[in-house]
Amino acid sequence: MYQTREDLLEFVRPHLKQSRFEHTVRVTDTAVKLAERYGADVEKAEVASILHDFAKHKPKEELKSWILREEKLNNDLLSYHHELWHGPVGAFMLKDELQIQDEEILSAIAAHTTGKKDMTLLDKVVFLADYIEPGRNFEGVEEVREIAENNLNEACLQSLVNTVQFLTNNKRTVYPDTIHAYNALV
Ligand code: DGI
Ligand code: FE
Ligand code: FE
Repeated sequence: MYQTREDLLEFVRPHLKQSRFEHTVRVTDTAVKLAERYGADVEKAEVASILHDFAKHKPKEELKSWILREEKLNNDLLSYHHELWHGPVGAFMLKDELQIQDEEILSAIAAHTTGKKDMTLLDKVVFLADYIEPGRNFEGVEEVREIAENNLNEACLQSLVNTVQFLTNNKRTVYPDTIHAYNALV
């Protein structure tokens, strides 16, 4: 159904710095384990994870023009930190460039940074894998890794609590979808 893991990794490699590529491999391995543990589609988890940071290093202006041009992309993104743009824009870029049409995969890529209301099993797997991959050292990540051993929803919730705490402690804006994700899980 999909290209192989190796083909997809070679596709993204030139778009990523070496450290980001290594992060991508760790997210993928983590997501595959979570998918197996929680009964998500393992192949889709693998594809979405390999591609999740595809747009991470695209110029801000290029991401911005996609948001302005693509009507399905919420323009309110432009009022929030540009760090949040690579997920939703990346999903649309991949739809064009790789002919990825699977809405579940595109949704998991789009929501991987902020989360969203009513996340699917696959959305949660990719979101959590990005947060707990073994290279991460956020404050509180070890607790989330432990919770992730047996409760996917609790682990997503704790990662959202940590992120919202981090953002508010630093008086940074919190994108509404992150609050919606938190509310849906609490
Ligand atoms: O792309 P990565 O570095 O792998 O990680 P990411 O896609 O989660 O994005 C990086 C950061 O974005 C994340 O650590 C915190 C920051 N961020 C800024 N504003 C928000 C936010 N994260 C969430 N969930 N919500 C926000 O409003
Ligand atoms: Fe990301
Ligand atoms: Fe990532």
